[in-house]
Amino acid sequence: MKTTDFVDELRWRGLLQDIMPGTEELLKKEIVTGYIGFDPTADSLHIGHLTQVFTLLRLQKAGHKPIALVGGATGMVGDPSGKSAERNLLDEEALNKNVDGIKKQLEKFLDFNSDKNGAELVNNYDWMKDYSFLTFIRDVGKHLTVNYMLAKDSVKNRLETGMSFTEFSYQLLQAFDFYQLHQTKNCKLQMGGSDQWGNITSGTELIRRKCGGEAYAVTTTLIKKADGTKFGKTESGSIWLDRTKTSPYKFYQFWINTSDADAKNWIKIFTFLTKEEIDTLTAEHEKDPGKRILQKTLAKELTSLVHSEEDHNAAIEASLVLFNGELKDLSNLDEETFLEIFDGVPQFSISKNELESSINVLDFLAEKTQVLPSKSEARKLIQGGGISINKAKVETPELLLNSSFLINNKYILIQKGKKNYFLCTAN
Ligand code: 545
Repeated sequence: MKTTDFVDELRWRGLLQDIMPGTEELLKKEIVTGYIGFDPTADSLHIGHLTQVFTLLRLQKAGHKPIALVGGATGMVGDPSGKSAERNLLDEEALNKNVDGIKKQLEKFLDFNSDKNGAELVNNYDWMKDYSFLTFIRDVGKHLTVNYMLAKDSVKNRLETGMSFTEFSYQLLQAFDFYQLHQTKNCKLQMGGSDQWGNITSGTELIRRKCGGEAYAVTTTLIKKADGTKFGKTESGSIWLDRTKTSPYKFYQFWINTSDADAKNWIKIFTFLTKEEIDTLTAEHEKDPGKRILQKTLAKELTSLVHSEEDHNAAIEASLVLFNGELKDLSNLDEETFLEIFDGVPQFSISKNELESSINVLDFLAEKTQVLPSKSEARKLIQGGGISINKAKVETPELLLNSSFLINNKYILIQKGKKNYFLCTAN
């Protein structure tokens, strides 16, 4: 049943950050139960969290048993790891909504049905809700010293700016979760992003001190972009897995627009393709980078997995419209996709009234909109065949535009040369 070696796999994919001595040996010896926690800080995961969801899947594919933990309790407190300032507490209503959202997404990815190593989903609120403060500080707090807790980066980095006792105690809660899963489910491994190393090792320490048990840790690298900018963010914010926050089209576009340098790394991180498959694709990509084979593969694998194959196909079609589509393709799109395609394209508006009486194309290009700086420039371009309106080449500078030119009764699409689009909205 064991198909790959989990740690080796993380290694060749460039994902291995830190690993506790003995972890590899344990994973070679037995079927190991390992977990990763997700706090309900938002109602959806974004692509940054996908690495960890995939880590659970990779663990499972390697024959081990994954547990995804939703932090109904820890989410009430707030992890200071990687944060430079104290955070506001979330209210109960927001927390419940977030727990539901994240649970649903995790359920979608994990395979719960294998008899030997089916995944599990747990919520730490279940064992924390009735745990009294007194019992907790006697049974848990007594095993880790304040000195030990202060030495963690998450605390050290905040000694100057300050941190509440609430956030300071976070590592004890996460440590106790590991202990709890160790006792009840024989869970011996906790994984997470590199920011989680401190909290995870508080857990292995608690397990060792409280019951002398063995427990191990693996963290994965933070995903970086080759140009040094932040991964997973665009001008319009994070790339969410929830389709109402980031549409499948936008999601697809994010991967399609990956740089060559990033695509070479991310194909290893964000897909389950084998090393051989990836080597072949990379070699092919290198022969003709213009074909964007790696980007297309990333977009296909991820859009199909996170959304669906139909969503992937629809995204391809919508993207083609810009390059070789016809007017009828544009009129067929729903308004949301239509606007998404032209997201980032310079936009102008014009009043519908003005279009009732017709407008000469030169006035339209140089005065009603600022597609071109002057009418003479507009004339020159039109005569050189360089202007299209609604996908049709403008043949004469005498052309008159009126409301019959509106796509979906609202838009006029202007194209300068091959690639420069402008959108004019009539209000
Ligand atoms: C709670 C209780 C545990 C074990 C872990 C936790 C959560 C952990 C934490 N993790 C991060 C997180 O982000 C919000 C996700 C949902 C919107 O804060 N203390 O919950 C991230 N994690 C995935 C990776 C991470 C980490 O979910 O580990 O490194 C990001 O890549 O920041 O018993």
